Amino acid sequence: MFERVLIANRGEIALRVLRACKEMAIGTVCVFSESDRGAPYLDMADEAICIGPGPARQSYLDISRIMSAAAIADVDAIHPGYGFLSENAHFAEVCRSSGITFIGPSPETINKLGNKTHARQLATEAGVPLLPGTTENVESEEEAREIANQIGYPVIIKAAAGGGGRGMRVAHNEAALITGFVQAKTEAAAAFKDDSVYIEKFLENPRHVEIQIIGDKHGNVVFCGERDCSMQRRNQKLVEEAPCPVFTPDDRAKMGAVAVKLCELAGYHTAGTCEFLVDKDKNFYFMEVNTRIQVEHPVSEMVTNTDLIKAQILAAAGKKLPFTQSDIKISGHSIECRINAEDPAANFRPSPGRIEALFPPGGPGVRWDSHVMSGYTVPPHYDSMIGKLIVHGKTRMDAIRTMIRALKEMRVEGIKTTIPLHLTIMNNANFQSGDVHIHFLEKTLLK
Ligand code: MV4
Repeated sequence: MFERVLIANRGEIALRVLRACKEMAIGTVCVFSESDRGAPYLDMADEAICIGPGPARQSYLDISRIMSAAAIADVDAIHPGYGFLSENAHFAEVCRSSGITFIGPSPETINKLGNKTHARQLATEAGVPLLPGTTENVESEEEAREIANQIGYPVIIKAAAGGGGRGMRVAHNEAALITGFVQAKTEAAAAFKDDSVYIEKFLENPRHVEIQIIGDKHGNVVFCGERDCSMQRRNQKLVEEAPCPVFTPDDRAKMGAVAVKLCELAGYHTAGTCEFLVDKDKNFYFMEVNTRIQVEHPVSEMVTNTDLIKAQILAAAGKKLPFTQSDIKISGHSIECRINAEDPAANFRPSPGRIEALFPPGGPGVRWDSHVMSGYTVPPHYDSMIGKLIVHGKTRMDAIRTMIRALKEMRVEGIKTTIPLHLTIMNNANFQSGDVHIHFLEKTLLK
């Protein structure tokens, strides 16, 4: 097992990885920026090393600074968390050439799955259902027109190097297709230095459902159920839950089987997520693979009674997974609310600053994954998430009731948070009946 792991991240996920390492008796090294100096979780690490100024480009995204810290602290492995360098193939490559284990996929796998047309080709080979569209880049307006006529409008133009919604354009007719094609290419070139785009049939009001995958270096790939992440705004998830409220065990088995097949074909040996869109009739279509541990992993942990971070570390160290597929049973229901330092009443304006008082919720079925406390100042440079409120109940309605109780119990003074919006969502009749889709929040609840 690793002697010492460097955590190349901050905040909630840095603390989540710290906790796993401590329970595994692994030494811990945190890195921090000047704006995170003094953060409470840094005291819990065996060592904490400053890697630069607040802006992430000069600290959490600076590979040379992180590798210097790794060399000074003499670590065996680096956990990248989510965001920052977690899906950066070059970083994984630098780790490998430095003799440090990157706790994640190989650079080759990150590259292969990170490119959406490559991922679509692999999915085709694995027999994973895809929306009608191209598995090659679309090179010209003329070609785009032919493909759109073939598959029928509406279509969506997506950046091959993209993800998370950037470089996408929906087209309901030929005129929109031509302008969208040019716009998507321009946006993709600016955002990803790669202007490749492909075209797919556009689904109007789908759900977003994703499969949690965990593999090891012995060829085992296990799925830990699905998560429904339909409650989102501008590609930022706000509420996630497991299982998907409309899924039967048969739906789960079908989606899980194709996700496992895809990851087996990719030689996947760590934590990852296969994203799907699901239509009204519960047909599902592969979107992309996220080659990292995700923010919402706790809801899967709660319903499968697993520790995905520990499993990820064990797998990276060359150990076998501590469970097999037959050990994974879905038990009860779990919901996560992302508590962000934002004002939902003011167009989600960021609300950094000092938390004057904090009373975190607790009691049966409540988990609070957070790095903040009374007196902590939320820095302005990073993601606004200050914690994840996760509940577990016997049934979905039990979980909703526990979430409402916990949201009301919680006190955060000094900054604005998304708590009031979460109460609105939890009390919403459509949410309670599971009748939602990816545009529900923006089209209905925030209107
Ligand atoms: C789609 C789609 C509808 N039809 N593809 C957005 C992020 C990227 N991962 C894929 N996205 C979408 N792809 C087809 N063919 C709708 C979206 C989409 C979306 C998907 C999941 C969660 C939130 C979303 C918000 C807007 C659009």
